[in-house]
Amino acid sequence: MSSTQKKQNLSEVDPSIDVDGTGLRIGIVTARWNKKVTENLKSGCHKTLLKYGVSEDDIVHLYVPGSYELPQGARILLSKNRKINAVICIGCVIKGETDHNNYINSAVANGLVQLGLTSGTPCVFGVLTPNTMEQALERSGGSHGNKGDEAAITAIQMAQLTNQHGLPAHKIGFGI
Ligand code: DLZ
Repeated sequence: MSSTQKKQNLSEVDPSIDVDGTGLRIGIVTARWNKKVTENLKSGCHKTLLKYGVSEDDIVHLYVPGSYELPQGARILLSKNRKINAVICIGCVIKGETDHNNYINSAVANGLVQLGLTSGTPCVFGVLTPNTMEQALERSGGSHGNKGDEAAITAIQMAQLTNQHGLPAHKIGFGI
């Protein structure tokens, strides 16, 4: 990053954008790996949804073991609850000595894109992919804000867009 570029704070919202969660139903799937971080992300996400008008009763939670299971968790929520307007997937994959992080991150990103496109319901990538725990903490309520806040805002905006354009939810053959 050049010295003229400012790191974006993940909790900052562009004030020119209309963010209105009134009447929306949002699912949050949270991975238990690196729980200290994912609980901070989930909590920021939940609070931000409430702040922008989503009602407490319209936030549905589900836990999965690790980030790799996030797309499956999102699919479970969409299958069980057809009225969900967007699903936010929360995880934290920290780089280790092996390449596991690359495999997990690619699988999750691909899985969520596919699920979003095929189901017609936005599936938001709320996964931190840091090199260290320190970087993870900075981005889960620390000096760089909270990626959970960013994910909540994205979910609301994408659900609003989907509603405005009347995009029908597709059926993809297994009940979604
Ligand atoms: C196995 C594994 C490893 C090594 N690291 C992480 C991680 O940093 N973050 C995370 O969310 N999950 C990790 N996992 C677990 C996988 O996501 C998955 O749960 C297991 O491989 C079982 O499918």
